[in-house]
Amino acid sequence: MTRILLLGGTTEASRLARALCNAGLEAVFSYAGRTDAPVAQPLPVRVGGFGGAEGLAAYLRGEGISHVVDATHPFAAQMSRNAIAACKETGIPLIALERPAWTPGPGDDWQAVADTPSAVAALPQAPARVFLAIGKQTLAPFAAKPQHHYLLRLVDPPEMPLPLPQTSVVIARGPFDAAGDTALMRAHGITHIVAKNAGGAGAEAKLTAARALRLPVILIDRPALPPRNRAATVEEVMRWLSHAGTERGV
Ligand code: 3Y8
Ligand code: NAP
Repeated sequence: MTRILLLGGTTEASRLARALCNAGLEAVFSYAGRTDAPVAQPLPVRVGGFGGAEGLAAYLRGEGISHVVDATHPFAAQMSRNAIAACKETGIPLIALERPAWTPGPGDDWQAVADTPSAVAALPQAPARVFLAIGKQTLAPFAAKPQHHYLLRLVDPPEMPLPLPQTSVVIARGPFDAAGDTALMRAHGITHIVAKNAGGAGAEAKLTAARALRLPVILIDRPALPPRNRAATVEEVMRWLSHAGTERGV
């Protein structure tokens, strides 16, 4: 009996959901519930945490899940660690749909940093205009450098006051395009970009725009994860599922 849990929240997860639906495979799409109105999916959707690795293991058993696909964002490290632990405990096969990290090309002025505090340290002392394209959850450390004007791009309007004194806020959900990001960065006179090395196509536009505008990018490395079975494309995951004992749909 095939029943797949798809841990989503990325462009690739949405593409995989479409492929699973088209293949007639039974699957459930899972969101954390971080945003007010996540994009609709062609699969049944569940929203919210599972209650740690233990809660996830109980969910997998209770729902009769036969396969887990972790297609979460590379920075959703806690979810990925929990999926590894819960699948180990329950013996349920796991594959991660993991986008390759971005690598700089000719004309790129990138500085790789290990984490958010290192990104703050990498910003200059002299006041700059920084496109802080890292969402909402990791803004607080940048309060250490209030002298910069920060352009923030958030999915939902902030409910709480922002921890930074000089900000411009754009409310937008990607995927984004290079022309739009180039125009946005020009309009705001951006001098520096801070981004996560998310990989994938849905977040890459700002890097293409930075190259066009010849701007420096401070790129935060993704958190390290324990070794796990992984695929880099939707097609690889579909092949794994067809070999991993799933009964194909109609
Ligand atoms: C809730 C689901 C799809 C998925 C689209 C991808 C692309 C657009 C680019 C910038 C960077 C950022 C952020 C980003 C991108 C895709 C993808 C991606 C980056 C949604 C979504 C959910 C989230 C959660 C949200 C975080 C935030 C991060 C914004 C939906 C739109 C900055 C990551 O307000 C908050 O609390 C937002 C939190 C986690 C990071 C942060 O720390 O703030 N994503 N993003 C998912 C859930 O509840 O499970 O609302 O529709 C999904 C997408 N966001 O199906 O088309 O595949 O990466 N998401 C980063 O990469 O730095 C924006 O602005 O350039
Ligand atoms: P995280 O820090 O790794 O996870 C924190 C907790 O949130 C998890 O332990 C789990 O709660 C819950 N959770 C996370 N993803 C979930 C999912 N898909 N379904 C159900 N519960 C989930 O996660 P995050 O970085 O906040 O990311 C949350 C979501 O946003 C994920 O779907 C991710 O793909 C998406 N996203 C994140 C980023 C980013 O920059 N972090 C970017 C784009 C999209 P319990 O422990 O209670 O189970």
